[in-house]
Amino acid sequence: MSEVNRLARRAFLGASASLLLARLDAADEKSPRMIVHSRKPEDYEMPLEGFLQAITPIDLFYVRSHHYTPQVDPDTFTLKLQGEVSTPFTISLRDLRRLPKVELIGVMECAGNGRGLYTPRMPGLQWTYGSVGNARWGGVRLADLLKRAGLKSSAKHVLLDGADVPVGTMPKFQRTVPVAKALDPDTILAYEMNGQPLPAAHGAPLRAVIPGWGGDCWVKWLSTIQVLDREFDGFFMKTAYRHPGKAVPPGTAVDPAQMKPVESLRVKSVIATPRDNVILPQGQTRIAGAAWSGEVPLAKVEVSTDGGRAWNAARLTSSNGRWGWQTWDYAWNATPGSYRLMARATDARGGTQPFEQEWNPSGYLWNVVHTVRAEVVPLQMSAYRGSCLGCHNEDLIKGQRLTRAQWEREVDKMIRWGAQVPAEQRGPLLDYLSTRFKP
Ligand SMILES: Nc1nc2c(c(=O)[nH]1)N[C@H]1C(S)=C(S)[C@@H](COP(=O)(O)O)O[C@H]1N2
Ligand SMILES: [Mo]
Repeated sequence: MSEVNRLARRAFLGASASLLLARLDAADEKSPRMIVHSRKPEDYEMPLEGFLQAITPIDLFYVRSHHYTPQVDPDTFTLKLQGEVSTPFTISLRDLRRLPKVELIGVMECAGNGRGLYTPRMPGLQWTYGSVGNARWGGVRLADLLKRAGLKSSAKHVLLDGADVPVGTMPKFQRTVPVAKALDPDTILAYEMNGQPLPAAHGAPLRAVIPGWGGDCWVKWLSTIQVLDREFDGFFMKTAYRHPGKAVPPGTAVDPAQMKPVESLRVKSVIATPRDNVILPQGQTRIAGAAWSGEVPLAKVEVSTDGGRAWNAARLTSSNGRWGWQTWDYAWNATPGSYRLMARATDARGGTQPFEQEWNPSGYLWNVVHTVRAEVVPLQMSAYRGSCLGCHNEDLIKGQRLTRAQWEREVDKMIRWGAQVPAEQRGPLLDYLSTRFKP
C-alpha cells in the first residue's frame, strides 16, 4: 500500500480503525515479490534478487515467526534483567535509547535456510535460499546492561525471552546464549533496523542481534533477560535447533541429547544471477550474488563456469564489515554451450563449502556450493527461444512461412501484446525467423 493511501485511509477511518490498519500495514510492508510460506504466523522468504543488494531493504527482508506478531506498545515497554545478577533492574525504551548507541551491519540467517533443498525431505518450513538478510542494526550493547546488573560468578547462560504468545500447545519461544557470547561487544539489543525504528515483524521495539550466529537466537520482542547458572531446558534449546555436529546417514533419527545447539553460521554464497536453467545470449554475462560466514570471517569468493574444475576470483562489491554479507560479481565472456556455474566462499581459516551436503535431522545449516545450469546460445537463437518459445509451440511457428516484412509485423504485434524482446535482439530475431521460416 502506498504511503498516500495509508494516510488517506487513516484520515478517513479515524483513530480506532487506524489502530487496526496499523496491524495490517505490518504485513503490507513486505514486497509482493516475497515468497510467502505462511501469513499467520508471518513466514516470508526473500526472493533471489535480494542477494544483489549490499543491505537488504526491509520490504525484502525475510520474516520467521513461530507465533503471531505481538503488538508491543513502545511507550509502556520495559525490559527486565534478572537472575544471576547482583542488582536486577527494569528499563524503559526511552532510557535504553539514552545509553551509548552502537551500530553494526550483520547478516542474519535462519538455521533452517535451505531445508527445502535436502533429500530426504524433513518437516519444517521448506525454505530455499532466502531466509537470510543483511541489515544495519542500531541499539545498545548487551554487555553494558549485564555489567550494570553485575553478573554473579555463577552466571553461565543468558536466557532471552520474547513477548510473543505461543499458538495452541506450542512452547514459548525462548533461547539462551552462553555468557561469553552475550558479553561480546558486538552482541547488541537493537531498536533500529536500517536506520528506522525496528518494524513489528522484526521484533519491535527491541530484539537481540547475535552476529555470526543462527537467526534462532536473535530473539524478537525481547521482554526479559534472565541470567542462568545452568543450561536452559526449554523446548527451543533442548529439542529444536540442535545439530549432530557430524555426518549421520540420511533419514536417521538422532536423540536431541546427542546433538549440540546450532551456534555459528557456516560459510556460504548464493548466486542471484543468472537464474537456474536460463538460456543466455553469448557475450559478456554478469554472475553475481552475496556471500557470508559465521564466527570465522569471510575471506574470498570464487566462481567456476566449468562445473568446479577451474576457479576464478570474484570481485567483492560491498564493504559491510566483519559481520555483514558481501555482494560479489564476476564478468564472464560466455560462448555457446551448456554450463554449470558455481560460486564458492572461503573463510579466513580456509573453511569452504562442500559439494555435497551432509544430511541432518532438522535440515539446518545448508551450505552446499550453489550451482546454476545455463545454456549459452548465439544471440539470434536466444531471442527466438527466450521471446517466442516461452509462449508458443515450435510447430505453430514452423507453420507460419512468412516473408521478412510479414515477420516484422508479427513480431511487433507480439511486442505490443507484451512479448519481452530487448531492443538489441529485435534485428537478430527477425533474421532468424525470416531465414528459418520463409515462404
Ligand atoms: N520472540 C521470537 N523471536 C524470534 C523468533 C520467534 O518466533 N519469536 N524466531 C527466530 C528465528 S527462528 C529467526 S530465523 C529470526 C527471524 O528474524 P526476522 O523475522 O526478523 O527475520 O528471529 C528469531 N527470533
Ligand atoms: Mo530461524
